[in-house]
Amino acid sequence: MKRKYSGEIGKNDNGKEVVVKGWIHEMRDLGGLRFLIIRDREGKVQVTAPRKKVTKEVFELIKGLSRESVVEISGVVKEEPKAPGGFEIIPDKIKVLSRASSPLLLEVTEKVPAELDTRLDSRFLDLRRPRIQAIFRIRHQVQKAVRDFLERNGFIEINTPKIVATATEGGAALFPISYFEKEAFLNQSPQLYKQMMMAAGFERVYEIGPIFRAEEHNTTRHLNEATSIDIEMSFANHEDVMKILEKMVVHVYRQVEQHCERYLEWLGITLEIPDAPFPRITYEEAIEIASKEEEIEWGDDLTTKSERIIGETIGEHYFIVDWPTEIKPYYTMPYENKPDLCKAFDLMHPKLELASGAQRIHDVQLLEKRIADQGLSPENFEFYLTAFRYGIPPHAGWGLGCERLVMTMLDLNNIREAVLFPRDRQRLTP
Ligand code: AMO
Repeated sequence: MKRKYSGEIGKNDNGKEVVVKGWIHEMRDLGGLRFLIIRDREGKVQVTAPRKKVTKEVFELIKGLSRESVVEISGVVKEEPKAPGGFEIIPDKIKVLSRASSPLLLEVTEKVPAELDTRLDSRFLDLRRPRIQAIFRIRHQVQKAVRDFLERNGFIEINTPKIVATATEGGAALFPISYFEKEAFLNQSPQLYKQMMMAAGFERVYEIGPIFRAEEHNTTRHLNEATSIDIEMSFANHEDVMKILEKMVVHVYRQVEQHCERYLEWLGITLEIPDAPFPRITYEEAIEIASKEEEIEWGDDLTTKSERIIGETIGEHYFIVDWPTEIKPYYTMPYENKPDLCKAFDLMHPKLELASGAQRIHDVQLLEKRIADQGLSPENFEFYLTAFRYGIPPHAGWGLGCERLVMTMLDLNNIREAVLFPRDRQRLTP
């Protein structure tokens, strides 16, 4: 007999024998009637054992079960309007596949709320909760939609090294590791490698992979290990890749709405699908808005507070463009006619930054100068600079934080909610 997921049991199964496998979510004993709620990854189903209708063996076995044990149950499906989903199973065989200890480290039912830290300590149990599982079923769909979209637009998926010799994003926030006799680091971004792939002639590449940032501060929007969705594209400028980005974000939202209806329901949310094109405001306009409520001037990076003020003013996804060259990374292309400004952009959700990107410098002399201007040593970048000396097309790209995309989409209040096993200043296990 084929195993059925609890969520799949319906009218066609009425009166038929099925097998379900899963965890004991709840148990109830009313004397002559014993109930189990079995939970599997697609939902829950009620198992009803009336003393008079099941064998003595089955009836007794139920009494000795513990919550969250893994069981395999076969029985006949019966329509029951009062049961969750409208059907119940009258068991004729129950096999205990794994017995769970009690008390549980964490309640899997939603009845007892727990602090995030407690939940993360017992994450495998926390992840059994349907609401939490829904987040990761949606995250899966997000990544799938990203891949579908980029593939359809001619992007080739690549994997670049995570053990590297240099910083990419300006030197700070690197994790050193020992690499035989040398010092090495965990990569902050695939930036240099995705650009080198433009020199390699791939024209359009993407990577979904880990980035490592030694952020010292514990915030609700930073992780020490995050997942970045990166693209790089040849014969393109910043505008070209902004268009790809906004279209992709809308596509991802649509795919989630279409394929994750039940998970959105488990979470109790309705998606608001953004409209593309997103508004573009210049850095100067952004500063002007922020300066109404805080002291900030041209040349400053945007603070969390200013992002909030601007986000409230705009009220939807938007781009900030035309940044001061001096506060963006060395690889960012300045405007030819006004080199103080550069072709960089940030994609913002009203609550926080989702992505940054730019057209890149492809002139090696200018690139060397910019590296030196930012106080870095061009010698450390020789492997990268070499790739610019033998023919490299003009190119542009961006990096989008996968967790931030999921977090803002599902209105989660802490980025850790969007990661299976988050890494932060305090947390290295589980
Ligand atoms: P940036 O450093 O802005 O740009 O990173 C791109 C995006 O990655 C996400 N992100 C993070 N998410 C969670 N925790 C962190 N500590 C963290 N750091 C970054 C954010 C951010 O917008 N090389 C460039 C991209 C490019 O130009 O192609 C870069 O890394 O969502």
